[in-house]
Amino acid sequence: MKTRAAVAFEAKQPLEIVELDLEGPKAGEVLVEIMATGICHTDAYTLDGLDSEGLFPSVLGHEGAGIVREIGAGVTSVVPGDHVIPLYTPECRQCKMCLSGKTNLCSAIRETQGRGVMPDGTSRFSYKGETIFHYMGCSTFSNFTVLPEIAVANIRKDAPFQPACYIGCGVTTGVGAVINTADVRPGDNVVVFGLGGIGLNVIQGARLAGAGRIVGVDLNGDKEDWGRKFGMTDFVNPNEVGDVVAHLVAMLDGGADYSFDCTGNTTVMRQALECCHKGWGTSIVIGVAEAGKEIATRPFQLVTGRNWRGTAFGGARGRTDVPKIVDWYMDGKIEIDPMITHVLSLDEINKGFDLMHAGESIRSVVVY
Ligand code: NAD
Ligand code: AHE
Ligand code: ZN
Repeated sequence: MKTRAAVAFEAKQPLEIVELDLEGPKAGEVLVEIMATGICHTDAYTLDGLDSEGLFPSVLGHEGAGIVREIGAGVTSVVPGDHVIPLYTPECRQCKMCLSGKTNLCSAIRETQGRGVMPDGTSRFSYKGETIFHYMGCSTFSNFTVLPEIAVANIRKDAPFQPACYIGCGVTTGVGAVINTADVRPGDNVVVFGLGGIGLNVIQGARLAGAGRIVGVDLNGDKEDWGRKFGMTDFVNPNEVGDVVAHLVAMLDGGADYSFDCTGNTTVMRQALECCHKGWGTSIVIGVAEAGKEIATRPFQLVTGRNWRGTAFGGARGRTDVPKIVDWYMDGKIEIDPMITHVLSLDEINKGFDLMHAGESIRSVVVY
C-alpha cells in the first residue's frame, strides 16, 4: 500500500513529505494507522545526526497512537479496530529481561530495532524501490506503519488520540521515572533539570508521589510558569545563582533525595548527581546525550553515598503499564492536554522541530 510520511533523507535536513510504499504485516506483525504523533527531543537528536544508532533515510517518530487495521499470521493479542500505542520498548514477556522482573528493557527485538529493520531483518518501507529504515521500531511520522505485535499496547477506545500519543514517550517517561525508577516517597525533595516535554512530566509524577519540595531548574525563564502549573514549588535559573550545585544543596538542607536530568547535557548530569544529598541521594539520567559524550564526577561522590542511575521509557513495561497510564489520564489523575502547545498537520511537521529548538513549545503533536 501507499502511505504519506515525513522522511528524514539526510541528517540536519528538514523532513520531506512523500508517499512511500509500505508492505503489509508479516507473521507476528500488525499494520497500524497512526492518528496522532508527538515530536520528542529524541527525534530532533537523531535528525541532527547526534544519535550513534541514527540511520538515513528513515521514518522518525516514536510517540504515536493509532488504530490496528490489519494483523499478520499468528497475532493473538490485538484485532483490527483496536486502539494502540506503539512501544519503542516492547514487552515480549518471554526474554530473560522481561522474565527477570528487574527491568523494562525487553531484549526480544532490540538488535534489529537498532538496525532500523523489522525482526526478520527487512524494512517494510521503501521509496522509488530504495529501502527506507524504521526508527525505534515505531516510525510514527508515517500515516501507516508496521509494528511487531509485542510492540503495541492495547488501550481503551474512548481515550482521545492527541493526549494518548504523548503517553507513547514523554508522559510515561517522566511520570514513570518518578514512580517506577526512583520510587519517590511522600515528603522526598526532588530536583528536575530541564522543564520540557519530559521534565514537566517528572514534575507531575513527583506531585503524584507526594514529594515535598519540587525544584525545577532551567536556563529558560519562561519555564517557571510551566513548572508551577504541574506542581513545582521552587524554580532556579542557573544563570542567576552562580554555583547551581551549592545553591541547590543549601536550599534543600544538604541536597535532593532524588534528582532527574531531562536535558541530555552531560555537564547538567554531573550537577544533578552532585546536588543530591550525601549518604542516600539518587540521580536519575533521563536525557539522551550526543554520540561521543561521557559523564564524569569525582568517585568520592559515590563513595559518600550518592547513587547514579538511568531510565528508559520511565521503567514502564509497555503492554502492561501503558494502558494503566491511559486510565490515569482518563480518570484525571494526570494532566496531558495543557502540555500539548501546538497541533500541526503532517505538512507542518518541520515547524514542530523549529518550535522545540526555539524553546517555544512543550509538545507539538501532528494529527493525520
Ligand atoms: P525539550 O527540548 O522539550 O526540553 C529540554 C529542556 O531542557 C528545555 O526546557 C531546555 O530549556 C532545558 N535545558 C537545556 N539545556 C539546559 C541546561 N544546560 N540547564 C538547564 N536546562 C536546560 O526536550 P524533551 O522532549 O523534554 O527531552 C528531554 C531529554 O530527554 C532529551 O535528551 C531526550 O532525548 C530525552 N528523552 C529520554 C527518554 C528516555 O527514555 N530516557 C525519553 C524521552 C526523552
Ligand atoms: N540510540 C541512542 C540511545 C537513545 C536512547 O537512549 N533512547 C532511549 C529512549 S529515548 C525516547 O525518547 C531508550 O529507550 N534507550 C534504551 C534503548 O534500548 O535504546 C544511542 O546512544 O545509541
Ligand atoms: Zn521520546
